[in-house]
Amino acid sequence: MATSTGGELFYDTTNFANDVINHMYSNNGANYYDIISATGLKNIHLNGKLTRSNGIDTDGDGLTDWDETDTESGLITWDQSGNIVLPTFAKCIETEGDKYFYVKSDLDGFINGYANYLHYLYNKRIPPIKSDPTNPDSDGDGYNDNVDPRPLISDVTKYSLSNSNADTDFVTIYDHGNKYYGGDQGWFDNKDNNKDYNNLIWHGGCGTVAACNVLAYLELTNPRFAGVTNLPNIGHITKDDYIKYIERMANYIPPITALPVIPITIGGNTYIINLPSENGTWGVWPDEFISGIEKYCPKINVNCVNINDGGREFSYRRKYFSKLVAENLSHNVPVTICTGLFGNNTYYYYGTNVVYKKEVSAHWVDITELKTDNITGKSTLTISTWGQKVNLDLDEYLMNQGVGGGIYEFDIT
Ligand SMILES: [Ca+2]
Ligand SMILES: [Ca+2]
Ligand SMILES: [Ca+2]
Repeated sequence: MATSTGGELFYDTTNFANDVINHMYSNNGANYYDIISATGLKNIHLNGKLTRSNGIDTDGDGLTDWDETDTESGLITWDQSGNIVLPTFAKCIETEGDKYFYVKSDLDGFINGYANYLHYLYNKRIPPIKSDPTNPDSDGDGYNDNVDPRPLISDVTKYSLSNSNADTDFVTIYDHGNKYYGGDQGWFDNKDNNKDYNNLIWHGGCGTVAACNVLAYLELTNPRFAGVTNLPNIGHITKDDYIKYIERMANYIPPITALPVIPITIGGNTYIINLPSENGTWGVWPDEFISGIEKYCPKINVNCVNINDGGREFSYRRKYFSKLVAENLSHNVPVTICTGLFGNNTYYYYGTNVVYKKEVSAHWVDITELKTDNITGKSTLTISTWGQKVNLDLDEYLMNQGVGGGIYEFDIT
């Protein structure tokens, strides 16, 4: 980030002393300043001298350079001729040190190695800023400084599986120019003349596919799971090979057959469930999801996590779930969730508000990313389902989880 913003970070201690000296002696041209940005010490060039009245907005974000300067803390003073006097770096740190939390640790590291140069840095005069006048989005969180309540602190946090880049995103499956994001039970539509077995996977194999994706992801990213899927080429997975793999796994994690009409009792009420007769499946049962994976791969313990322990309130469940997902994704392990019967989830095309599928219930998917926006208060899950990368709102999932919905984490330690 330092490179992309033209800044210089304190933790780059190999050249820090030189950097400071360069800043001291090479940036004395007109309108050059050093600032403490969201990434560290950075040299900036404004389109005009920093004054209260020139109205210059170097980065064009609607805030003048002066608006982006911290004039409230009293750090800036004026001399007798009315010229502004910038505070020293030391004074800024002394006054606002807590705010610059990212500086503190880097500075401590620097002090140990380059103490002799410290006075150059401390005596340097810098404009105290509220946001970077040369970057419309100072902290890179997607909110421009003119609307960002904390322009120097990122308001969006993201936890992702670590192979999430353009080419090998999650489990990429190739088919004649098409790319899929994990497997798709829909590939079994009418396959092999609609044999019963394939029909079951088509209608009820989402749990089987979700398990396949988790194992394939582990093989892709963790040497301990080399060969676990038996896919012939894990580096370039084809749809044909993945279909065979799903069929193999369906022996361990089978969608179960069901009568077309079935009564179930929930909370004293009896419901008659009518399945379209051609479906004939209840999908993958939670117990079989767990035991099937553990039997196929004894290195994995599958935990069904109860986030509703003792009827906890929503905010607790939300926090618990977020923490669990963040921890697993940080360890580069997907989390599988199931929306139960009578669940009702809406999926959106990745990164948009465009509906991909509505009223989803009785469905298993894998979580690959959790994004939390502290400004809107929204948390968004990225999931793999039907071979697609789509989004699901966290609150909506938790509120419409349905009967028998659940969260499954994979303990691989
Ligand atoms: Ca500006
Ligand atoms: Ca921002
Ligand atoms: Ca921010």
